[in-house]
Amino acid sequence: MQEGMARIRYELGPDAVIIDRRKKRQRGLMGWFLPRIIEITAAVDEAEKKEPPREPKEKKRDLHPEKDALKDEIMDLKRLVGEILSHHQDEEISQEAAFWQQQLQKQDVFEKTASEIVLQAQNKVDKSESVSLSDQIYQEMIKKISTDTLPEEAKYIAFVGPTGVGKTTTLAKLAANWAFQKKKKVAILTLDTYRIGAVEQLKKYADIADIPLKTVLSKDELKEAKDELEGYDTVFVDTAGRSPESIFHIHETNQYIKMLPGLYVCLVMSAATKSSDIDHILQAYRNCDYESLIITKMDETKTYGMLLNCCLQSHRPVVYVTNGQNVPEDIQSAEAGKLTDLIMGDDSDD
Ligand SMILES: Nc1nc2c(ncn2[C@@H]2O[C@H](COP(=O)(O)OP(=O)(O)OP(=O)(O)O)[C@@H](O)[C@H]2O)c(=O)[nH]1
Ligand SMILES: [Mg+2]
Repeated sequence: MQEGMARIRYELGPDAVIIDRRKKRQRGLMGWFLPRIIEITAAVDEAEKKEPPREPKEKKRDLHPEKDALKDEIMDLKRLVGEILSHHQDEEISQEAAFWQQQLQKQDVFEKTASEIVLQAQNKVDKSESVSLSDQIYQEMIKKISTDTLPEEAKYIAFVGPTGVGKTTTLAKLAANWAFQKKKKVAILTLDTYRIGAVEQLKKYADIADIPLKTVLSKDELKEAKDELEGYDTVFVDTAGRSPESIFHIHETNQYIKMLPGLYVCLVMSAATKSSDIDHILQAYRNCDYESLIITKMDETKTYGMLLNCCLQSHRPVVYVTNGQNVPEDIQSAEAGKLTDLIMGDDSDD
């Protein structure tokens, strides 16, 4: 960062303004193994570069008038450069902090969280000048984004969440991956007989992956299904999507899933969810005791602050993110570093 700033000053002069800065991987396959580079975009206002005409200096009358005039000139210049540099440094710190505050808010990070992160980072940078503000912001943010993995010992993994967020598609991706990659004995159980076509949709995925599918319509059927599914390592449970307004229906879903032993619940939310709606959704599903979050449709947005907002508001980790409709490939384990990069505006990897 320091090297970059020195080059900007050298090439554009002290009035250069930083417009953007981002961390990037170096190009090519080797880029994955090399340290990241910092790209800084700076500009200078041509109008400002034109200096005002100098006041003609009063000439001294002594033996070496030109020499003395030159000395005066040099002293003036030294003073001016000192003033510009100290002024510029102060301005740069606040300008950079303001840039990041704005950048995080553009990513839909809550204003309070964004200023907390930027201020904490700024304080640490002020104490130790060896670290750049952007690196420190990265460190502050990565601490706040919690990630985890799904517990392999969970017998039933249920997916709950608002309508159309991708519960069934995500479940199909995970069931196939657990069956083929983890070599688990996997089954699917669906409680979603509410939406027309829901069972057919799931049956198609289950047939392709050759995974047994069980549908239940009542609590009695659920009791029977539990006995039938005794011999499976993991049973992925699909539920009907419910609007956060439908508290009664969410409660009903909850009553069903709570009958399952060794239950682990994931709340599925779309990355396109407005940050202002997050709290409402988290509250509506609170009684389902979800232990982690799955964020879907990452490919449908360029604004990723909701990931951070969700982690902070729910106090739950993100376990997976999904980025497309293809089953089973469009899913990734959540990695705090990658998610932080996205929020900081570095999407050069993905
Ligand atoms: N672009 C994109 N589309 C997705 C993703 N995941 C799911 N979808 C699509 O979103 C739509 C809804 O997906 P479903 O899996 O049926 O969603 P759901 O939450 O089960 O829906 P309900 O059961 O009706 O609540 C489908 O067209 C999916 O293909 C994703 O990661 N990216
Ligand atoms: Mg569904």
